[in-house]
Amino acid sequence: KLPFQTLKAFSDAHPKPSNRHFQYGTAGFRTLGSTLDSVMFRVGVLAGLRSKRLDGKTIGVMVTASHNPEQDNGVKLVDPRGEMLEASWEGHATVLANAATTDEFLTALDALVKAVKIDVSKPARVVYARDTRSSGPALVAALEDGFKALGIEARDAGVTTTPILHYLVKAINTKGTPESYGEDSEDGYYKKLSGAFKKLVAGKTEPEPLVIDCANGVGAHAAAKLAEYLGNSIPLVLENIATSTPGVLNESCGADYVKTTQRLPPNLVDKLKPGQRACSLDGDADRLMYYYLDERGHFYMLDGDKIAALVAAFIVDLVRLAGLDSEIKVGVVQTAYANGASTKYLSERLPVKCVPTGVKHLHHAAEHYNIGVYFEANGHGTVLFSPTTQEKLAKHEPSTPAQSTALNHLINLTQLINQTVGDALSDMLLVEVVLTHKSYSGVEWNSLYADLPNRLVKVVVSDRNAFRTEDAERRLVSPHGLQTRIDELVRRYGGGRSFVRPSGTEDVVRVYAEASVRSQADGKDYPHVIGTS
Ligand code: NG1
Ligand code: ZN
Repeated sequence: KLPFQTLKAFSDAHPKPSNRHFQYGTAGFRTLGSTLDSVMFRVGVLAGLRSKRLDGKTIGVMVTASHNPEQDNGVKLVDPRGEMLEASWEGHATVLANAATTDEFLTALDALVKAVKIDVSKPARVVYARDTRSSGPALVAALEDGFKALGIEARDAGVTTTPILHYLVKAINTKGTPESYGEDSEDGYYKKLSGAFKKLVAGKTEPEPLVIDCANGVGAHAAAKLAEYLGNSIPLVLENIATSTPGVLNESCGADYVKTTQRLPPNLVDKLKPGQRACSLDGDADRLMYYYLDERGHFYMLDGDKIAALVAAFIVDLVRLAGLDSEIKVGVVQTAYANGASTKYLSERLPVKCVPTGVKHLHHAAEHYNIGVYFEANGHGTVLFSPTTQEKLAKHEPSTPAQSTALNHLINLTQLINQTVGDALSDMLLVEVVLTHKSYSGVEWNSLYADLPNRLVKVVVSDRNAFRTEDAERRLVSPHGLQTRIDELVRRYGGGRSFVRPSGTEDVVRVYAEASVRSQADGKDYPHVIGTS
């Protein structure tokens, strides 16, 4: 029933490189852009099958390698509600991508259709976008061949951010229904966010200008358009916007550079006034890092954990002020990489859950709360309002003007926040709302709690699959005996915590350590221990 002739002709034009193994991991397929032609074509076909399986609902396809080097690229699928691809299909994607020949690919497609009972006569719809990488256009052409081969109705969203693509998927699939997520266009997204932001800061003092490091990526386009819609409600100063200069994407700038080096992008040194708020986006604008310099030029970083603390406390207050604290419970989701001081701060105020690394784990755990706040330390995160909570907010009758104000703020937050996925621009406006309401500068925000000194290093090992974990990746079950040795080391340090886990996106294991004193967190013992076991 599949159009095998057409599929064969197209597939022959996109042969799989024989020496490569591809894996659909936590960030989809991601590797050197020049090796991804066959993967793109096959993902195009797979997106169509996913859509047919879901009765013609629109599936999203995003071509990006986020914060990774410019020569990398990648692709991931977005499910109809704007969420990450369902986990069981990650395996199907990997199987299709690794079929050695066209014949094997067609056999694998046939097997998939039968295994998951796809009615191939159903329509297939996708919406797709890419970031600013120069390998993007050719890879998108391969993807489009996949769409043509299966006769998919495909909508090109052009060059845009990952969170905007997620927004579009949800907006398209809810169009004309009572759950409509907004106009299904990029302008619809800017209108929705800026409209909610203006309502939330109405009557407050206009904030000082905010500097945005756009990582020389697609966030520069989106931030510029968003700035037009925001008008003078918040002055934005855009830096690192060279999206067509080769070699500068994520290079000594962007959210990942700031988080991993714990430094200011060097080219911003002369551009920040003491105390001025600034933030960095990553290459596809789904991660956000805030920071500022003090009078002496000392750098202070406000990462995903600090954002979670700021936002969660604010929402808890609003729920209480609206008189809804007995009905609406707020909770936080973190990973093992959350700074111990943030976990302590948050646990004293609301329920906190720790889950394995990867947005899908955080997102699903956050769905179990009435309002779930989740952020990775690296700046990826969002806030989810459950459907029943949104209904409750819409129907609740406040009994005082103060309750009414708090209720309206909560409703506007549901519009400001991109609930499909972490979104640097939406999160940035959220942070700005809280800072404005609390009259906080970076200094007050930073002093919510003091970060424990920490180190995160990568270690190359011969086989990272030998490292298996439990307890949300906080303890190793293998290699045998290694956890005991880590425990012994950690016991020597006050407030010490350390864990080792295999990366899901790179061929390394990551070693994290924190302690109450910098020199102790920096202890050189850990890589040595791994290297010798
Ligand atoms: P891995 O490589 O599995 O540690 C990294 C990040 C995750 C997440 C994914 C997907 C750290 C320590 N890990 O995962 O948080 O963002 O990439 O991009 O930051
Ligand atoms: Zn990203």
